[in-house]
Amino acid sequence: MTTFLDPKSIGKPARPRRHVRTLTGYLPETDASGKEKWPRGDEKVWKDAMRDVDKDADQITKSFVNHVQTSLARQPYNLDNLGAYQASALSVRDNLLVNWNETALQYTRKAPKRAYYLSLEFLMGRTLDNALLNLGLKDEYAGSVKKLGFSMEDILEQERDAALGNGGLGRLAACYLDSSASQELPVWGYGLRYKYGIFQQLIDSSSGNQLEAPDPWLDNQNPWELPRLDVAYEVRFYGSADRVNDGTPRAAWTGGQEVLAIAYDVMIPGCYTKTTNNLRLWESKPKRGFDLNSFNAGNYEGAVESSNSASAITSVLYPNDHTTFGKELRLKQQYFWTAASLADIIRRFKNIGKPITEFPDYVAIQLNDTHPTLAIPELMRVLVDEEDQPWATAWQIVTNTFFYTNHTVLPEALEKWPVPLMEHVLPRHMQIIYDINLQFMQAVERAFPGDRERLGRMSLIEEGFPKQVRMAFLACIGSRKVNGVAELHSDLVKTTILKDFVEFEGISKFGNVTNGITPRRWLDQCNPELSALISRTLGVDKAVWLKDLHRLAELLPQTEDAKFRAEWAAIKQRNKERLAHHVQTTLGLTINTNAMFDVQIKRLHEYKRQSLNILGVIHRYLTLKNMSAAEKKKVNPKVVFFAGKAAPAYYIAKLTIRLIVNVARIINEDPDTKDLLSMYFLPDYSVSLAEVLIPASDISQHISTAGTEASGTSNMKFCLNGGLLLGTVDGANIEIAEEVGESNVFFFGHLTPAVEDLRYQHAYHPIPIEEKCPALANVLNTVSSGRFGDADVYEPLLNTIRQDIAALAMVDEAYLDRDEWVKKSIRTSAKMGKFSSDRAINEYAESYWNIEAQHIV
Ligand code: NBG
Repeated sequence: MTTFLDPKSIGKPARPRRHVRTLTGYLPETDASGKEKWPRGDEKVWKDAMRDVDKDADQITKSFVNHVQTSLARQPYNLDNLGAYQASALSVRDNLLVNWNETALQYTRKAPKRAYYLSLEFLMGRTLDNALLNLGLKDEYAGSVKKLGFSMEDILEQERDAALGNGGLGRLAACYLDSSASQELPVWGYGLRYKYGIFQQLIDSSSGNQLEAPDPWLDNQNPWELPRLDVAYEVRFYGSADRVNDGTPRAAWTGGQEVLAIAYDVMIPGCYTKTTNNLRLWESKPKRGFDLNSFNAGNYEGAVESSNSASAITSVLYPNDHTTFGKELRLKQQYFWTAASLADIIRRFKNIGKPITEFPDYVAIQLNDTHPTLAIPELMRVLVDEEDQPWATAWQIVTNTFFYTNHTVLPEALEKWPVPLMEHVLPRHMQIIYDINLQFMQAVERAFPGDRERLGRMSLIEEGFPKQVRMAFLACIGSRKVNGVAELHSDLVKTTILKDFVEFEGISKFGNVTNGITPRRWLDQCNPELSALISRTLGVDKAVWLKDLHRLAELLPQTEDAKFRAEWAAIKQRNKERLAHHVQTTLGLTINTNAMFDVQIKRLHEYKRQSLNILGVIHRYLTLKNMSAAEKKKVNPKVVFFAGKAAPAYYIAKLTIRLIVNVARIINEDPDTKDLLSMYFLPDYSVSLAEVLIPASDISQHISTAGTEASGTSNMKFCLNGGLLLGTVDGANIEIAEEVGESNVFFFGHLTPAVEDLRYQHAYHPIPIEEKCPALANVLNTVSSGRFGDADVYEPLLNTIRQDIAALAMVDEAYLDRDEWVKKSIRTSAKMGKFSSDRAINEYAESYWNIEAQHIV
């Protein structure tokens, strides 16, 4: 830090955004013949000393022990499981870094077109097991730590989830990174390094209410990230934007608050390939320790405060799923992240030495929902104000660079930012958005002369008090292509929220990429026994089918083989026991593993209708209560599992948790019924908990109101693991049923969507409960009567119940024929090839980004 400073410089940009140069991204020099020159020193000495990926047990053991002694400064005498985890992780990371460096060098050498996945959420879960699998070193490490007196299973259990996401959207981003690397595609992720990820959920033991505690996931040093303190960018907020008025569209944006974005790199290994991509997460820091504006005014305390405010930008993930709150800090997060990411992308592009107009030939940027939409006006700002590009050229570049994926049509989730807030925080971007809108409105007017209503509907600015910026519309017009995440959802995007835009821009801009999941984590890692059975049966190494999931279809003939069915069923049984063991050790509860396991795990949301499931359970309970002993003998025991978090301010969602917990209390203790029906709410749902729950499920519930769940991705995970699906005609359920055949799923609602009016067809048509199902009406009345306490509080929840429970009866009936059930289970799993995230990422790569696989040698 300098000691002398010119006060006039305070708050003025010294020069356009400056990147502190590092030695990354540099290429070897070549001699006259084009041969690469060794940069310095003796090439042989260097090369002899450089390491490769560890292959044999000896090297692995050495590296583990070396990290124990040096990185952890410990000894065999004081090494616990946590220490052993850390040493394993650091040793595995060394291997990842070798590949990661090699990948980066080759990308720089070849300068292929790259794609960047901008996501405000990456729900990564644990890393160690995945890294070992992808490196192909699972057995070697397990053997090595065993000789040192540890068990790999215990070591894996020590890792804390990286939970930088709310739910499906963030987990999808994580699956897509895994698939990009596995498919050897040059794709980087960009996100935020939140100090606190999604909150930890606790259940108040007296009321049953959800409580939230912070998630200090970084407390035990994170071995999976590489701090890049030298990769830093300045990001500005507030201040003023003054148009230059020299006949160009330029403006000068000065003053305000400047903060630093510091990079943390997370290695993303591909499965059985050297390709190891990068996820770059930004952390905010005050520039020069504290804010110079306050410093100048002699306000030291104010300066310290605003330096806190700089660090606050990346301190916490917003725990809202499908809602926007218009909070200033959230807007700052979005801009901070998009500005730093774009600056980094532009710098990398400039290293290639091509004119800026060729930017879209080298760069594709995927906007994961509207959260990164500010990247559109930000790229305009850089091109116009800093690169001196004419407006039309800049817009041409922008609209060839971005791609926008919509993840919901729920109105409360469509982002809008109040114009006064945007003007205050990002004055230059607000000008740019107005300028974009002006040109856009003129173009719409030319296409539909005199259609004033249409102009109002399509404007980027929604009239009202205050006016609001409609981010989905900005994302749409600023992108080359727009897609939804399942067929029905993509149709709904085209026919509802973006209908006017389809009419204006043409249908070819709008597409569908059905979501997918990575079979590495969601089969091989979470269900190793099933994975082994599949490899044995197909007669190939797992690497083959894990990267070509359609090969699972070869299991189909096995449905007729009784021995295979028995093995299949035995694995499901052991997975149920594994879950029971987990619940026993974590919660001290004993679970009946001879029961059917019925699972619903997802964010708590009215549209997902956990309330419907819970009322089904109460209905079952009341029915059992009225049964004779003889009747009860014919009933199949059932255990119902729930897990999921509610947004802290979402009243109805929290109330649903409370109801589940309190109903479970009564049911699980009732001697008349507890052997036949029990129910558990497992607190603090996470990726790791899902990995235990999913392989153990016989049936899982995906019962959103039709037209509301864009895709759903856990439905795919359950089915891949041979769990059957009970679902509504919604999202990816429809495509799953198409693949596995409707006779293998339990559907309710309309089966075949009529074409004329999708919205209407898929919307839910209430039928009076009393008429449709007197039993359910009885359930509702029982809750209302106060039998489970506090009848009044549950009243709003009961109002959201709209469907009948006949499908559950079908499930019961089907489960009685266990042989047929196992056949359905095998058929389901065998037909999940389509839902690999490898397929999805290749669709993006080919039809959207136009990038090619790079084989790293
Ligand atoms: C969610 C949808 C899910 C979908 C995931 C991933 C948001 C805004 N949307 O149905 O609700 O599976 O995105 O696409 O989180």
